[in-house]
Amino acid sequence: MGRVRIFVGLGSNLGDRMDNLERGLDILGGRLRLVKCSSIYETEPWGFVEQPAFLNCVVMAQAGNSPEGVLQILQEVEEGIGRRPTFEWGPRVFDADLLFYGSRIVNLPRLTVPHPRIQERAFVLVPMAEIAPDFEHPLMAMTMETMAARVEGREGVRRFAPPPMLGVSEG
Ligand code: A4P
Ligand code: MG
Repeated sequence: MGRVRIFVGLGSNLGDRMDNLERGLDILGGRLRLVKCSSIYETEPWGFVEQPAFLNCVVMAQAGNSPEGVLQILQEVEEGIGRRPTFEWGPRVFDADLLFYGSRIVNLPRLTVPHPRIQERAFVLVPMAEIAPDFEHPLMAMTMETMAARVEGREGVRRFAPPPMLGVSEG
């Protein structure tokens, strides 16, 4: 089956944030073929600002699944880590967003790809530019490097830890 290069954004700002990300990556690695992970960044909250700082990273993977299939996997991983629904843009134990599915454009009631707020989010663009500087946003026709250089709030995104080790993948 053809595999597509996808990018997933991970975030946590409650509990043991590093452990949440590492466990999330472990579970994800059992379902998708993980290729590369960015460094871990500590990031100022975006949107709803009265909440603890996040740890964020972006992971590149090869998926044989449909975009809906990937979303299903991400939601299962969120449940596995014990995400409790809070409110829009509010604090969360673990959050996984499908950022890109190759260059595909998807507009379904439950799934929008590319993720619609990438261009406003330094916490996505800085790690994206680290692992895929030449990848082009299919709608904006700009590379991650260019978009990261232009986004507001870059100073609120600080390298926190080196890229986590990726386990042997079964995906
Ligand atoms: N959904 C649609 N498209 C997608 C997609 N591409 N990937 C739907 C994932 N989900 C997608 O998700 C709500 C629904 O969006 C899902 O059920 C799925 O069907 P959610 O994560 O519960 O959404 P939300 O939190 O209410 O809103 P939003 O905008 O998705 O939140 P985000 O994007 O998850 O942002 N600040 C920093 N520094 N770092 C962060 O990680 N995260 C958030 C939450 C806010 N501020 C942050 C961070
Ligand atoms: Mg989300």
